[in-house]
Amino acid sequence: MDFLDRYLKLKKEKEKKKPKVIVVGRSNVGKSTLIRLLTGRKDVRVGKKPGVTLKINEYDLGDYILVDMPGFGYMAGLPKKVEEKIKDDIVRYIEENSDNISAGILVIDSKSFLEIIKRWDERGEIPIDIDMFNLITDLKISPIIVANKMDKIKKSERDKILDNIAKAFNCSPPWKQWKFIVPACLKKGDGLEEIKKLIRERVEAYKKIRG
Ligand SMILES: Nc1nc2c(ncn2[C@@H]2O[C@H](COP(=O)(O)OP(=O)(O)O)[C@@H](O)[C@H]2O)c(=O)[nH]1
Ligand SMILES: [Mg+2]
Repeated sequence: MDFLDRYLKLKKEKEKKKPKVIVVGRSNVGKSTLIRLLTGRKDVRVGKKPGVTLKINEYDLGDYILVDMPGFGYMAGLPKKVEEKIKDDIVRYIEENSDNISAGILVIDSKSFLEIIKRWDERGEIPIDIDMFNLITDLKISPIIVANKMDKIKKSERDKILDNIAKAFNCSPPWKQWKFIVPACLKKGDGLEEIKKLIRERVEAYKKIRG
């Protein structure tokens, strides 16, 4: 096999790659809980602090590959430098794989999200969640925002908070018009069916385009 043959073979293999669905978010928002529900794997650790090493886990779920990313942003006990490296690694992974990523799931803690956003805004900085969302959409990756931990929010405040969350992502209210915003309580499995439906739609759309 000469160089050109090898190149074409590799290229073909790359193009045939299964679509990836990535899960990103701060630590403790419920990413592992979601991964566990989607994979059915009990060995996905929930509620544990990850080690300082960046570990990206890929799970082959047949139709697509689910990618579990380490949490970004502040984490108690984690040096600032490591925090920054994790973010850089996540950004690089998304950029390098963008052609194969059919959906980007951003999980947020609906209860603390707006406070965190406010704090960052006051400092004149772009919150990492917003940064990640913009990166995902700039790369033409279809977003899914999982507004998790809705059990911590009063029923009477639900729509107001979801509208404000939508606004933070530059999506004008009412939040309901944005099909990719899914309120959830993953601890109880609420919202899972909607998330699965959105993933299915995006994986199918990807297959239609990429064959
Ligand atoms: N109240 C509440 N807690 C949740 C929910 N989903 C996950 N958790 C809890 O949040 C903590 C962090 O979850 P985990 O999945 O490990 O988050 P990760 O750090 O983003 O992977 C765990 O104690 C979970 O049980 C939810 O919908 N509501
Ligand atoms: Mg986790």
